[in-house]
Amino acid sequence: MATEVTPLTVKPLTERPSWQALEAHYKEIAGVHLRELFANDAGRAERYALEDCGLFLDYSKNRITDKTIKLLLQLAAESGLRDRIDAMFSGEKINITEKRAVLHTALRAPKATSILVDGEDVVPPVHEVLDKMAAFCNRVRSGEWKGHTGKRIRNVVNIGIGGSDLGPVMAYEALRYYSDRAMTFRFVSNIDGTDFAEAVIDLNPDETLFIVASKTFTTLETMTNAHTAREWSLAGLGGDESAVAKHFVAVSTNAKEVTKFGIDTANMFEFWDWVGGRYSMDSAIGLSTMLAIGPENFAAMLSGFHKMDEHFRTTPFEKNLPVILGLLTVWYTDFFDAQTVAILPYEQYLKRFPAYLQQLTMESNGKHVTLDGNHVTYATGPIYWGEPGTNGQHSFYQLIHQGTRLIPCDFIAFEKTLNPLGRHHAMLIGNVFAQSEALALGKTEVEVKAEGTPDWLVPHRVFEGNRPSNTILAERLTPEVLGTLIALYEHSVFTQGIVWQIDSFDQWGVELGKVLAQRIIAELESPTEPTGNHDSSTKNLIRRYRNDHH
Ligand code: G6Q
Repeated sequence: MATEVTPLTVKPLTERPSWQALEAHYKEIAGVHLRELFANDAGRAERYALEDCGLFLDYSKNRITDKTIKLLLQLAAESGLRDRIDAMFSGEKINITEKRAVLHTALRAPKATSILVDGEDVVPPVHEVLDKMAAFCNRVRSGEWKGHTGKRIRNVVNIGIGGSDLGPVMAYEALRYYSDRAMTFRFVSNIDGTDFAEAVIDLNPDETLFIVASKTFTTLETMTNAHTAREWSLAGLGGDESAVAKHFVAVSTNAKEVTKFGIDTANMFEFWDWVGGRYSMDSAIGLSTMLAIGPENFAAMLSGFHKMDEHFRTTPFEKNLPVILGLLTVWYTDFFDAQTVAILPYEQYLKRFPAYLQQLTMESNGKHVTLDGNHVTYATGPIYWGEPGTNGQHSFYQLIHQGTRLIPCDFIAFEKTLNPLGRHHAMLIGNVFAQSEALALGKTEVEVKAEGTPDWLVPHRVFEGNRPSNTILAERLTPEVLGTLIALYEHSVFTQGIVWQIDSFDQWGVELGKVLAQRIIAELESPTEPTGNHDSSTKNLIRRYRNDHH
């Protein structure tokens, strides 16, 4: 078995000289305040800023010095990051536990490129599918594609879960401004029947197209919802089975299962096992996105992804946006013991962006063994969470400012708004800049007292500051910028995973619950008393449900 695991060519993380130097350096930095760092260094903001691919990253409000950056870059080098980036881009099977290439970057590679997996160039099929998607989307959007009763399609329901849902939902919300407003888009993911029931409650089956999006086409939630959708659709269309061809399309790697479901493979949009679920929104999984915003905007989004891919692949690490972002996350996670990262978009259209990033980051780097199967002796993937600003300011920001935990924050904002309304945008941006400033500098006892605050209240009103944050700015939220922003995080996650020496591309942690659920579902529904071997708590819960249903 040992031969199946790629031997590590770099030293274990904690034995790397840079790691040990960072441990010592952390002790020097721990007591240094961002106030001092800014006061003593007029060039700080300029020095710790990067701009490329339409994104501006200000990382000066981090607890770093030149030495920190030097050591973190050394860590990246000692981790073999350069070599691993090349390995990913060239289609090496870096997802070692599933023995798969990791080639979401091929999904946005220009036609002229060539990337070989097992001797076959994957770029031509990528473009064939994109062309097929575009032709289909144009037919639906123009009204040429008719439903079973001759009506045009006005509603699109994407049925998928996890990677086959979060990207499409996020992208639809993020790019709603560019979407066809004459069409309605809904997303059904949960096995909870309420999700489906509410999604179709006001829809007319004559005008509704379902996209069954599932890489494997065997996922419990998606297949259950797809069958329910089929019944709903057929019931509304007079029960004629041939209606399925006009109202259902599939996105999958599994042609056999798609056919079994009754969807003609002519209506199937293919993708490949080298696309991980959480990295699949650029593949045919993005069909709902393309239906909403049109093929041209979808292509613009892909070009944004590709720009960041090229930046990541070719830019020296000290100027490399995802590398710097990823290394800063390692810095806080492993040396400051930060448990989480807050993603705070000051852009209403990005309201689902934190949820999307939760899967991207936590399913990728929530791992406790290294590539060679040893238990890690350091912290890996932090918890990502967040909400759009300014809403969060009126709820959980209290804890970020004055709580006992260190929460590095990523603020994301746009210089121009898509919906100019009076002074709204200046107020929005004023808030985001104020938050990062307040987090960094805080408010001292002297300052609080100087405002005439009574002594007893002073401690409550002091802000310690020294809370780190990044600010990511772009000019305007466009499809291209969205692509660039997502790729920024994809590659930041990759950078972290390489330093931690984990497999960022598998997800075994979701398996156990799935298997147990299948067993328990059978026990809940069984007419005879179940004899399954469970702990007493689970047994009681099963009994309780059965008492109500049998
Ligand atoms: C993502 C995961 C997971 C997956 C869903 C849906 O990286 O693998 O979220 O996307 O379980 O899987 P299917 O697309 O196969 O239905």
